[in-house]
Amino acid sequence: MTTPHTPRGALIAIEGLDRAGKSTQCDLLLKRLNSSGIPATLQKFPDRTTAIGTTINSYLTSTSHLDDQSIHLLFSANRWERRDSLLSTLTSGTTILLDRYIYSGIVFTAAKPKSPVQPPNPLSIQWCKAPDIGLPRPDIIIFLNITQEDAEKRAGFGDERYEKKEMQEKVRRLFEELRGEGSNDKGDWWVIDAGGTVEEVAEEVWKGVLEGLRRVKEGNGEVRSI
Ligand code: 2DT
Ligand code: MG
Repeated sequence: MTTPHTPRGALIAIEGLDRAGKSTQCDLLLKRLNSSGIPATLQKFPDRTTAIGTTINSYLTSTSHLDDQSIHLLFSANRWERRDSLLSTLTSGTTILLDRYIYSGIVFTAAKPKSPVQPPNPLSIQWCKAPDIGLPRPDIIIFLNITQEDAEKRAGFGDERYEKKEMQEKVRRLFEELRGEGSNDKGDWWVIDAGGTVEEVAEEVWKGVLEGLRRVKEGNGEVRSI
């Protein structure tokens, strides 16, 4: 008799610019997965519910100030403090949806104006990625791509620190760079046009999820690392 084993869950990151519809799509997706008999849970980053998350929240709402490097490391620490729970959830067979992950972490910091210093630049993509090395790597990164034009048609920004047009434009370019040629995780990205209706986008997101699940099924059961 063979020992029954639970196949691991998939780690699915949802990324995109502000107003691309990430949170709406994550909620729909969670319902669809669960009603399809696929156990799934949602983990949002930053996770503002932890002690580190509280510090991040006061930074984002401009209640406190921190230098660019410190806040960057706190965003990363906020993922590390969830690492064990992410891994045990996956091992128990539950799929995890990540509403933002290390990719937002990299581009939002790298988009900040840099002080003129000698290389290595402390806000380069390479520097920004370093503290996340070793975290669980998503099986697929679903990127909700929205044009500047479509984003502008949607409800306006809130008043958090990064919700400004110039910042968003830099973030857009850096996401492109991250997804592009030369990126060693190029194959992990699943880019969809998020300019359509909620239902249209949800269908495309679902295709990405099925691809993520397929990759897990064909893999060796191990969770890869960043
Ligand atoms: P939400 O609006 O989704 O709560 O994000 N951010 C996010 C970073 O600068 N670094 C990170 O590591 C993460 C996960 C993106 C709040 C803002 O925080 C930014 C927008
Ligand atoms: Mg926001």
